[in-house]
Amino acid sequence: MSQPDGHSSTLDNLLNESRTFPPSEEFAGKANATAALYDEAAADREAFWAKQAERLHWDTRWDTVLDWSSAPFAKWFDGGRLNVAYNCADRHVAAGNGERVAIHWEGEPGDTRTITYAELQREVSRTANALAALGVGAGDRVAIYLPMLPEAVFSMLACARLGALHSVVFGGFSAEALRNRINDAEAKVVITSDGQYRRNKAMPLKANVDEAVRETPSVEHVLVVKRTDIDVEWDGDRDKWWHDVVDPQPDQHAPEAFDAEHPLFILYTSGTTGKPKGILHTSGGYLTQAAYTHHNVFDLKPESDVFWCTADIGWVTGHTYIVYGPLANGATQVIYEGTPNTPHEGRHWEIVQKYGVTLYYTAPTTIRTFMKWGAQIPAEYDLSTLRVLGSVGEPINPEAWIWYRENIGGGRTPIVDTWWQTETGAIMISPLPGVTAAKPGSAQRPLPGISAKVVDEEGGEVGKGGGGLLVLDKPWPSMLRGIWGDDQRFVDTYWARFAEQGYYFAGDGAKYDADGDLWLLGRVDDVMNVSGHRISTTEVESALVSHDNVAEAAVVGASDPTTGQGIVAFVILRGGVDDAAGGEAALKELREHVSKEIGPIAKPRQIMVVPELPKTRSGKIMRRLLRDVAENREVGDVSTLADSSVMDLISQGLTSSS
Ligand code: 6R9
Repeated sequence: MSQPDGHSSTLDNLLNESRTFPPSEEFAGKANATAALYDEAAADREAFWAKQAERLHWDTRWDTVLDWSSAPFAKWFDGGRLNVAYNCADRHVAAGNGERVAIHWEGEPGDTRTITYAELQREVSRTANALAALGVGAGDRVAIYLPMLPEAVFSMLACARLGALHSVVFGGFSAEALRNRINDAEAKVVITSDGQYRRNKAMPLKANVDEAVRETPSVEHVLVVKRTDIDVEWDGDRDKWWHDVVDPQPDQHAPEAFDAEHPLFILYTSGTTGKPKGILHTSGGYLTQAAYTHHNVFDLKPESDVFWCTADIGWVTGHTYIVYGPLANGATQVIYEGTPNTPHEGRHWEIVQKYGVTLYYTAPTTIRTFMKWGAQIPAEYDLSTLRVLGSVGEPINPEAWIWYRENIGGGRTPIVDTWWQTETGAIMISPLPGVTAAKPGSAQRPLPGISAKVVDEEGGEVGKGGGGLLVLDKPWPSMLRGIWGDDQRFVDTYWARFAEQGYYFAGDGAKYDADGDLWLLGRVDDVMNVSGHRISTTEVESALVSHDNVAEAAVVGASDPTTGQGIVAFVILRGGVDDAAGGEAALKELREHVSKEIGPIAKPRQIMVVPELPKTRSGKIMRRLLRDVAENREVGDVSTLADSSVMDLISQGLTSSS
């Protein structure tokens, strides 16, 4: 067994989490997934994926399942033709399910809209007709900069229907970030709204577009949904109201079939350099894996389930598990416009109760926020309809996992900890509800049809109990097909590191436990090196939050003259804990606690008590900024923070307490 750096002690001491939660017989008896799926996929991978592709409606069947001859540029289902929007709306109507609710939309101020599959088909058709009238055709790019409105879904599917690529830009991004993305993709049309509701206030949105499009030569039109009725500036040639352009269109539109490899969308994600990468996804393989994973990982029963993915449509999770997966599967789902604490901290649970949500999918950062608010809040609502809970976006610490299962899942629901990336397009590593005996904190096994390995720096697989880098050693249907306009960067970023073996390098650290189950350890750029020992920031964070006084923690490696890096922790204390918890003695106890949990090597050099942590709008902690604080540097660029005042709060708190 080889170790990347020869130091296995930290890995051996990793999470001593040994609890397992096998599925109940009742759940297992009715589950979509069975253990046989793994065998079936192992016996013949391509035949397995061909069978999954049959979930979709194809106008022309494919000739080859996988063409990997120009690796790493894959072709899945080559020769096949389909229309993605037809698959997400029309075919459910054709199958007699037009009256089934596709979307229960819940606005932040409490307004609602119920959209059946028949209405979805009509709305998407109208939108497609309108975009076509604005000159959008196959291969064109459309930027979508909208809050969580039904029009965001209509717009995405209308693009898909026309063979145009959407580039959804999260509504919390700045005008400059929007402009860069519009220019990189050379979008022809931008779809936005006058404003958006945030914590009971109508905030401007179109104003950002106005600023962005001053320097975007490709943009011909801005299509504007009226949401808040706030004042907007208007350019009579360029700007069009949605209700003027879309509403009068005919509600029928004949969908055209496109090649399986026809591009579907671009979604920008941050890389290690400043320039975001435009991740490119295509049609047939992406939709196949979106539908397959949504069916099996969430155990979806489209006739009876109510699914709710709390992500924003601006992130890949919203693309795959709000738009494409659920709608391809004919599911009924909830889409909520606002924040979890508007107008009160029980809003999510109120919505679960109101719509009888059965499958709920959120991020660990949200779960830890709920923990901070307290278990008494969900306890006020009837959550008995819930039957599967999901987690995505970062490693979930066992404490949060257990809290989620106990307080949201009534101690009864399976939890699926789903590992995947913008680049992978759909879930890759996850337990299967009804099959897997779940381990809190572990994503466990690649799904049937998916292959992943943990390897050392040379690309050799590590053994059970070993840690290293996560790679995907076989192509998968929903894999990215490139970085928009930059094939070389695609090859360099993902395929160069293990070029010899032909592995995709995910950028995440991982380890196998003694059973061979996978534990994801966070980005490798978040891995610290203390006296030559490899320690994951996540691992130390997990140890910190397992202490009763700690609500949330972020850990960084700050440069240290003797040890290379020293561990610096930022912690938020739990509401209601004694002020003394932030005192010298209590902090010493916390350091000892980490030492006890992981080993003396992981003991933080310094712990700072802070009121908030700096997070991106997708909930990822910006360790770079905390590293600046830990190293007494001027704090760097805060423009991608969800709340840019957080860094001021942290710095003020530190000066006043020192
Ligand atoms: C879907 C999404 C991808 C990165 C990924 C990893 C982290 C996501 C995780 C997880 C541990 C999980 N990540 N899910 N880490 N356990 N279940 O989040 O896509 O925004 O591209 O982020 O998120 O580090 O590499 P994206």
